[in-house]
Amino acid sequence: PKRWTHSVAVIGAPLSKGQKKRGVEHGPAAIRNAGLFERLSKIGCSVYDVGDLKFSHVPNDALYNNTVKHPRTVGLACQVVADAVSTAIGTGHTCITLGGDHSLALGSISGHAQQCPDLCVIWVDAHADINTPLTSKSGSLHGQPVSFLLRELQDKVPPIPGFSWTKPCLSRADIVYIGLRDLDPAEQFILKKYNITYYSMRHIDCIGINKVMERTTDLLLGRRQRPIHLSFDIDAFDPMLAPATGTPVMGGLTYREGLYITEEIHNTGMLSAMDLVEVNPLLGATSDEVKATASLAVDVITSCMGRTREGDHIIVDELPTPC
Ligand code: HAR
Ligand code: MN
Ligand code: MN
Ligand code: MN
Repeated sequence: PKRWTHSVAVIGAPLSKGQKKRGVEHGPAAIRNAGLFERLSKIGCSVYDVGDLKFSHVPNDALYNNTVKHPRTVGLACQVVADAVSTAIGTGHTCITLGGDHSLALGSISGHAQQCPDLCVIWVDAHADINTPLTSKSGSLHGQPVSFLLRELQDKVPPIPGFSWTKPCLSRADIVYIGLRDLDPAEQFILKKYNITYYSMRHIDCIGINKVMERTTDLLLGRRQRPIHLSFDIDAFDPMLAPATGTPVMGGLTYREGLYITEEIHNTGMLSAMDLVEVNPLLGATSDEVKATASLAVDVITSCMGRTREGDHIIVDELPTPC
């Protein structure tokens, strides 16, 4: 007896201009090649493949303010992602967006919010990605998507070319961070000043991942049930587990902590869309490192969709009786 738990749409978003290293545009293919669809089918998901989105390169995409790189190209790509996610959610699917760099979350969360204005966000990452175009030192837009999404920050975010379509859809209490361990000074300031909830690696060491998840779901869903958007940056994991990524930071999540997060999110029954970003198959030292990183991404996604470490109790539902 098969149980069709979720109908999921998978969108490839091979976006790379939000950061500086080549290769992250091959993330969707790497995750597909690691067996994503087979593994999703095995746990009873019916999978609809949207395919990889096509992003056009915008010519003469000059720096904004001498720092922010490829604003028009990234802004337009995020708009394409937003449309695709909005359509998938509107059709009734749980939506999985495969990156690509993390700037795409501006698109996926905006598109999700078009259908579900009440959504909340769990952002699992070594980084907060909350620089504004004026505080970013790197100029990379993958370090900035959250600043465009938060209502409270809008008087600090300049109108940059390519982003005129965006409108903030989150308030400070609608997002919780997990896994942080590499924050810029301006990002620390923003998290404190706007009182944004985050559980850094230190918090996880201190209270354990079970308490972190209890508090996270309590804060976001305690008053009312509402759709969850999970934005999962693979660099939240320790670089030993996820080496093939652009900005690895020591001291990350263990495999067990990562899966506990995704199991708890599945168990809320409210996961509506997710991103899996920053897998860069050109950055592993060996092909084994690349495979391990892509396979970890598949484990994260299938866990979100209901795979349990105890097994699924679907295949065998009766023991053979000797006669
Ligand atoms: N905070 C830095 C910046 O803004 C680095 C952040 C980018 N790295 C990521 N994002 N992978 O999660 O440039
Ligand atoms: Mn990120
Ligand atoms: Mn990151
Ligand atoms: Mn389920």
